Amino acid sequence: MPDVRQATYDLLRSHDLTTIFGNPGSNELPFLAGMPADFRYVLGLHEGAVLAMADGYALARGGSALVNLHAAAGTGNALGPLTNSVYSHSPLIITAGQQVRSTIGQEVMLANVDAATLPKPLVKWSCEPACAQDVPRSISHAIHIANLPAKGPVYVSVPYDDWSQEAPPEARHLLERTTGTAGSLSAAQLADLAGALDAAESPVLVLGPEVDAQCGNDDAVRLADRLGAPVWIAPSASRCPFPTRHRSFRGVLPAAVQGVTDALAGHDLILVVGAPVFRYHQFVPGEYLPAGARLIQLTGDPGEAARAPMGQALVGDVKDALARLAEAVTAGRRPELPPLPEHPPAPSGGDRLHPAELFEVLRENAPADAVYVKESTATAADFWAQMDLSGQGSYFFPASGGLGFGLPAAVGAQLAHGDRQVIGLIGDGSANYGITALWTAAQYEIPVIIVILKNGTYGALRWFSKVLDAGETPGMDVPGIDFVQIAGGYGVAATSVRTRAEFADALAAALRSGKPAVIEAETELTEP
Ligand code: TPP
Repeated sequence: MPDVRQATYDLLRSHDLTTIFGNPGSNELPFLAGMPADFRYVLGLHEGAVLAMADGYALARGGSALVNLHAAAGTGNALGPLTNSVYSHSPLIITAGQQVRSTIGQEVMLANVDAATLPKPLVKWSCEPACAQDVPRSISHAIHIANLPAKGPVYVSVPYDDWSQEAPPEARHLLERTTGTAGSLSAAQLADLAGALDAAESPVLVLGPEVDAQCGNDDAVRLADRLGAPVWIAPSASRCPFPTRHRSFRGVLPAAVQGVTDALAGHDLILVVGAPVFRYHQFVPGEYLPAGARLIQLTGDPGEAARAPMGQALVGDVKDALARLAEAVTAGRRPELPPLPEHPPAPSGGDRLHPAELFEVLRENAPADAVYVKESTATAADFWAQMDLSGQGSYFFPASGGLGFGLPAAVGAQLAHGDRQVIGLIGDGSANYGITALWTAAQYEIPVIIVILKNGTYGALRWFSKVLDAGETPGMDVPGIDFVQIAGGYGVAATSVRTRAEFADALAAALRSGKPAVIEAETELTEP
């Protein structure tokens, strides 16, 4: 009869969860001691980086990732980055070691008191199995619930004396289990929606991260083409669901009530697909909708549907809805939109690179299918104006706005992508929250390229202090950080650049090297 540990490894293997992102402690050793040869353990030096690496890996591979944390302290360290996984709907299967079952109540060292409560309300589901024999079923439960809509992270705490107990014979059934949903638009819902789009004078599409997550990008293009409608990305974009050089593309909606309404003025039907309505950020009160506009939201997340302050919502499979709508609407009712103008010329920086120049160099020199993981917050406008993103899974940004995602997520995404170059675009403030992931990139030879945009300040906060009319506040600048030395200390080759030519050379060398690389770019301060 297999023990609980073996039954669990068999279960994980059956779900293709053979990479464990972790940082171990005494409570986790009995599980890890039995790790089979076909599993790999990816060590991160801080649990925030561990979690974000796993998130990047899960996002890039379009599936789950397995995380193993050290009890309460390790879980606590991971909670900041976990906020992003909630909003990116990453099905992270987080396990944590626990003290010996009979001693938890005594609060012995490293007991995770009330373990299942600790990661709430961030995780979608959380448990400490009631007995050792229920560990495999609980982990199976966690994997299935994490992957059912709306997807999200889950947490299981396992006392370490459980692993060597005998597994119940019925655990074998878990290896065969599958779960799924069958929710698509009914024929009547489809006809209503297509009818509304056909009847609209000026429909507009607003697309969110779920479209990219569901690989519905091409379906969205077909729908936009047949409607002759403009397309915006929903506010606070964490992914890129639509090709940015397509004639319909209008940009990312501003993350403010009145900003959205102004941008969508003149449209009588707003179809939001795969996004919350809306992820506002800066509070600028105003009208929620342009005069005369009706909003319809299609989402796979009942929570997103329920909490929207306006509009009608339908919950279902957004890729399927886009594909069927593209067939159902009448093509050619509106004139074809004109092609987009050329990219705006990138202003050239003085004695530092202008971020727009840096992005222009990337557009011209990086592989067309590169994956960008961005956490450089003050450069959003230049990024969207300069880049040419066309493929699925080309762009990731922290979905809750929590810094500490970008650098480790880029490492995790590169681990998932043998075939695509991952480029992290990370601010010099943001880089510090997950910097230890450089060590993992070096040790596991993960050939990610990290570009650190060094403007010496928390640029987005400088802009925000103007929005909030806050005046001068303390804690805004981050001078005196040498990322070349830091990267070198973790074993990653690094170089510092100030000009366009130097950046282009450093990028070419990094692309050639096939090794992890850091490029510290001295950049001008810009506004998002
Ligand atoms: N701490 C966390 C975990 N998340 C946050 N979003 C913040 C603090 C607040 N914050 C938002 S943007 C920002 C900070 C500190 C500045 C980021 O600066 P940098 O990475 O240098 O990028 P820049 O804005 O200069 O492009």
